[in-house]
Amino acid sequence: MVLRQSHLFVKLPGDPKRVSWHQDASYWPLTPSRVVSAWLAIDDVDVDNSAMHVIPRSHHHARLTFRDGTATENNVLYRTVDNAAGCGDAPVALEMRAGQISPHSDWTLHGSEPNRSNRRRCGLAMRYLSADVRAHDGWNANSIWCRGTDPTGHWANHPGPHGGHIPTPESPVAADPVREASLSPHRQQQRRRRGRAPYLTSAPKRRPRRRLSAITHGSVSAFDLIQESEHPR
Ligand code: NI
Repeated sequence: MVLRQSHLFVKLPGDPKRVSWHQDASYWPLTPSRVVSAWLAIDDVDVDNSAMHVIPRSHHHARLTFRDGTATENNVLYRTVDNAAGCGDAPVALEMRAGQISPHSDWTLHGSEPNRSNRRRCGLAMRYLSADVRAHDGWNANSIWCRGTDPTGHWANHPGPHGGHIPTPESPVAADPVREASLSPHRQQQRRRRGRAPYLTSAPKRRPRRRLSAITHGSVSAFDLIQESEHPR
């Protein structure tokens, strides 16, 4: 199983923009379409603060006809499926508490209305796919193998943070549990008594990051860590 990408979506209080009905698969150069998005609620999400809506069973249609969006739609995206209501059951709002996850297929019609509340709506969408999916336009270069391997070598596997510590600009080092465990019990105790932090490795060499921009299903904010070239607007 491959994690292709993840997107942090933020709709700030009062954000007037909506997201029209769309299928993620219609934007992504991946075939066959076997992406499941796990949408993790960072905030409590309900209808008032722009919960995502889905149309159950719409994924049975595979790709649906869409049109280019217009400026008057006040829409974050640029492709719209017009006849969404006829493509499945009645729309369902995915109301969730922070920490809950909702999965949806890349064929599932979904969208959201403006955030009419005074509360932020933030969610993290993680895009998982099976390793037999083929990517075009270099979309296989920034992935992570989450489970198992890719015997074909098609998908890149960028290792996760070492030791469970996620490097940040303020703390660009990772704890090294192997080195820590190699110490004698006496030495470990000595370090703990002195209040020393676990041994730290030097920061791994990282490739320069591509410019991050703020393209979301919602609005623009500092939390929108999205690679512009990789996600539908
Ligand atoms: Ni989407």
